[in-house]
Amino acid sequence: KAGQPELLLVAPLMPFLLDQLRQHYTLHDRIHVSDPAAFAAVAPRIRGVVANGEAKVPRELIAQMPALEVISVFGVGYDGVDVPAAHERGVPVTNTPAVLNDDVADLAIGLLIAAARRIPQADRFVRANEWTHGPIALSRKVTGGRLGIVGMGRIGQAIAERALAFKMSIAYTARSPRAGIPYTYHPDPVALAAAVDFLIVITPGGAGTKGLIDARVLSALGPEGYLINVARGSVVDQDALIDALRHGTIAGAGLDVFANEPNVPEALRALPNVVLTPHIGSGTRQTREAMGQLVFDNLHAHFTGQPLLTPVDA
Ligand code: 8YV
Repeated sequence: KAGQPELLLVAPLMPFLLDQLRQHYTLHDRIHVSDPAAFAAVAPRIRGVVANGEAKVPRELIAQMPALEVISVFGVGYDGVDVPAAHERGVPVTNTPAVLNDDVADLAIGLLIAAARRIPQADRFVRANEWTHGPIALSRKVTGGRLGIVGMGRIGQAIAERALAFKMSIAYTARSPRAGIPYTYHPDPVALAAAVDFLIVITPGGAGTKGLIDARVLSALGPEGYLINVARGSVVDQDALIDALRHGTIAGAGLDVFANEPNVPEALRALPNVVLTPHIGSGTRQTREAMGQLVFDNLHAHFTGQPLLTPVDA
């Protein structure tokens, strides 16, 4: 409608969020990709961008929108957005923290148990009627195990709370020890991996953590160790991981995120000792609705002159 602020959507959004946005804004859905000429025509009028955890909002795209006022990310991770470029222009970026902590922590524990107890493999075993030929191989005990968490933010802490109920010992690594966190701190992922049975990765993506979990970390985790990644595919050296899983350098892995989503290499899909999920960490109806509401509420706050609910720090 005339007079409504115009928004560029750089990611597919849920129908419920689209419906809500349409009542207040004029939407241009991924037109920068599908129709660059049409985008060039509307770019000077774009006042807001809606992205998600995976979408790219690079400096060049920001530069094409001189009237841009706000970028709202559907997701807690905003590694696809060039935040410094936005902030240089005085454009705030918002994300959706906190509302997805429980879901991502639940999935991390779920993948850990699934990988160690080989639940998907056991399911395939029963479906193939292999049980009639004899029992399945034994698996790895979870309760009482040693857990290492890479990243001790809000989700890392939610994972730790759950692990305590499994009587696990908890250690973590982060850029520095976190005040008020009672778990054992290790200064780097190699030292952490060497000290634990299960390593859960839940650190932000982006340049600062690219390839943090490399061949050295995997070899420190060792042949009885399991890697769980619910962060970003970029944090793990995926080729080194495939190698480690193939050669028994580690025992197994549970992965919700990958280097080049939605493409998962055949070499990884063919491995018997991995549990693979398609980036569903926050993917419950309840949480995705809460995330969508927060995206909407941040935009609404901005365009009605209220303080943003969840701006990303400079
Ligand atoms: C995605 C996520 O945003 O919150 C994040 O950082 O990775 C996810 O919740 C989700 O895939 C949206 O498409």
